[in-house]
Amino acid sequence: MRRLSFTTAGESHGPNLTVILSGLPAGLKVQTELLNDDLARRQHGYGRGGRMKIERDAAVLTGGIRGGETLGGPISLEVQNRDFAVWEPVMSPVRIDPDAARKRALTSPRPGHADLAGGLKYRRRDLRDILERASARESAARVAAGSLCRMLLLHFGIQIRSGVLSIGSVRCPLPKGGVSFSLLSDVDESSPLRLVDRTVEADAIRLIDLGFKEGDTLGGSILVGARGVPPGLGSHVAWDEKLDGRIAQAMLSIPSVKAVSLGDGIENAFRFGSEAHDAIEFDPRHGFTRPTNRAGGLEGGITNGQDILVTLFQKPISTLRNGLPSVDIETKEPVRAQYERSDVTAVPACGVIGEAMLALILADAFLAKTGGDSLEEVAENYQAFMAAQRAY
Ligand code: EPS
Repeated sequence: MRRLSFTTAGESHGPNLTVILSGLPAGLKVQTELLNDDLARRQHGYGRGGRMKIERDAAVLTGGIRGGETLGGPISLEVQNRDFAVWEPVMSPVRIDPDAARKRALTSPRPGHADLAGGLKYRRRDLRDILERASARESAARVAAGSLCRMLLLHFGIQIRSGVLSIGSVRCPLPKGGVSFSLLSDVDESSPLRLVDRTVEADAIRLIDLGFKEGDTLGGSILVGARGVPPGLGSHVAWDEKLDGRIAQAMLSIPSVKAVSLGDGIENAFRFGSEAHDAIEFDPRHGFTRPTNRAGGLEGGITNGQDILVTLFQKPISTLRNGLPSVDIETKEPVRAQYERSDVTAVPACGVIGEAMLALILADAFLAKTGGDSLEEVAENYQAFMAAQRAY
C-alpha cells in the first residue's frame, strides 16, 4: 500500500523543474535551509562540468505549505534553471527560434544515453527532445522531494547518509567487516569527493584530471545508509511490497546507476550460507539483536531494525568529449556522437540523489505502516506500533 507519491516535470535547459509530492501528513515543519542545503550538496563534487558554475539550486515552495508547516495536501515546488536565460530561443515551452533550435539539434545519438532509444520510441527527429528530459538535471527535483521526506524521517529519529566508495578504479580501503553505517558518519560533506576514506582522495582526483584531459568519463560506487529505521517496514506478502525490491527499483531509476546491492548482497553470492547470514540474539534491554549486518537491514522484504545499507554502482557518464562511435540518424552515416557539455564524473552527487530516493521509499513505507493524516496521529500510531514490537 502506497501513501507517498511524487512527480517531477521539466527539461534540463527549460525554465525550471517542478515537483509535486503528495501524501505527507499535516503539521510537519519544513526547514527551507535543510532543503536548500541538500540541493547544494547535490551540486557539489570534483569532476563536474561548467553547468554547476551556472546553477544555484534553491527551492521555491508554491503549494501545500503554510507558514513553514505542511497542510496535508500535495506540496509543490520549483527549482529554477538559470541556464534557461541562454537557452530560451531553443527551449522555450511557448515559441522557439527555428534557426537557433537547428543549431542545437542533436542527430548523432550518444551510446549509453537515452538519445536513440527515446528518439525511436517517441518518433522525435531532434534527439534534444529526448536528452533534455533524460538529463540528470531532473535529479535536483528528486533531491528536493527527498529532502521533505527526510524531514519526516528525522522527526522519528531516522537518519540517512551516503559516501563514495570508489571512483573509477580508485577504491577506498574497507574495514574487514565490509560496509557499515559508521563509514558514513565520517564523510566530510565539504570534501571534494565525499569519500568514505580520504586517504585515496588524491589518487581519485588525479584519475578525474586524467579523464578530463583525455575527454573521458568515470563512474563509481556509493554507499547509502539509513539508521534508526524501525523493524516492520515493507512486507513479505506481495512482490511489490517487498522493501528491498522497492529500494532497488528506486535506486536503479537514478541516471547511470546500473547495479544495486543490499548489505553484502554481492559478496554473499560467493560465500557459504554459514558465512552469509546474521545470527539472531536476544538481550532483555535491546530485544532481538544481530552481531553482524550482512543483510543490510532487510529480511524477507521487511526492515529488521538494523541499519539499511545500499551500495549503488554508477556507470561512467555517456557524454564523452571524444564522442563514441555512432550513426547520424538523418544520413545513416557513421559519425562520432555529438559532444554536449558534461561532467567527467557525478559520483559524489549520485550519493545525494541516492539519499533522496531512500528517503522517499522509507517515508512511504513508514507512513504505510503508521497511517495518520497529521503528524500527531502518525506519532501516536508509531508509538503504539513500537510498544507492540517491544512487548513481542
Ligand atoms: C547532464 C549534462 C550536464 C550536467 C547535467 C546532466 O548539463 P549541461 O548539458 O547543461 O552541461 O551538468 O547535470 C545537471 C545540470 C545537474 O543539475 O545535475 C546530462 O546530460 O545528463
